[in-house]
Amino acid sequence: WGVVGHATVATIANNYLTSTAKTYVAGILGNDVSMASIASWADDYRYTTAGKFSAPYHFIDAEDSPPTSCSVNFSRDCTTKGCSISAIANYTARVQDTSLSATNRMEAMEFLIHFLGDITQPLHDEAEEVGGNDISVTWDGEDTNLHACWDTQMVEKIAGGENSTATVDSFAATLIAQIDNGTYASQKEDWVSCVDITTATDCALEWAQDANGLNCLYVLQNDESGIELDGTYYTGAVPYIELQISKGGYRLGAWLNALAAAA
Ligand code: DCM
Ligand code: DCM
Ligand code: DCM
Ligand code: ZN
Ligand code: ZN
Repeated sequence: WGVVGHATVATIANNYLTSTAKTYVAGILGNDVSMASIASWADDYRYTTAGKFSAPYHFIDAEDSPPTSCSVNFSRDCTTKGCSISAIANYTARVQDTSLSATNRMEAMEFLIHFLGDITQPLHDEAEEVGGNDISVTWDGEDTNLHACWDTQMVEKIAGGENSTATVDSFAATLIAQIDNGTYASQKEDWVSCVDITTATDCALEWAQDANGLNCLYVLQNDESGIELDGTYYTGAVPYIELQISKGGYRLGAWLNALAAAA
């Protein structure tokens, strides 16, 4: 996801934190630092020399065959460079490791807040055309690619603007209402059926498989190459984007609650 998507995931998560978890997160990030404000730090860091090692952690390149067959296989798809699943396990361990420096634990927290978002973006769980980066499309007549539209253009159109606290807070509030008493009220328990911080690899694999399935169901269902996405493709994608961002936020809240309870 782009900046709006990650900030929305973080804002939703914050809404579901226990008071213990609020204290725990503030103790690691700093008292005046909101989760939303650091949710995209990992995307800036990966383009730096120091942070280049973390670029593969934003995705897992599932070598499946969409739209016919979708699957994620950890041993097949997570390379020696690492992937989102191994990164979530690594940073879940590191944030709990009190022998590490405060900076290392803060980075671990910032990575977790980011990667529990990215893993719900279907194209971050897909090898096909480099996660859709090599599928050229147009958005409102401008040349772009399928991946970028899922990360940014479609999310901003749903949220009603580019990144700002007002836009993110209002988008998050809409999704929180659906989680609490709307469309998602009956499914949210399923979203957190795996929130065991002692089996982070297994849980992250389930989350990756869940999002990867959408590539067969919608994201890569037809040949999207060369099409204008700001039309029927966008309209069909809206419910999936709202679902995935809601899921990422609700799960992140539960994951942080579990970390805080274990600390
Ligand atoms: N991005 C960034 N810094 C850059 C280049 C891009 O923060 N130098 C952002 C733009 C997109 C997001 O990264 O919103 C995409 O990240 P990913 O491709 O990891 O989802
Ligand atoms: N690092 C990491 N995960 C690990 C080990 C290290 O993300 N399991 C990161 C932390 C630092 C960088 O790699 O940003 C260098 O770590 P070190 O100084 O421990 O070699
Ligand atoms: N990406 C991905 N799968 C890949 C390579 C990249 O999901 N195999 C994501 C990471 C960024 C976006 O695509 O969100 C653009 O990546 P980059 O800036 O590395 O081209
Ligand atoms: Zn992306
Ligand atoms: Zn990312």
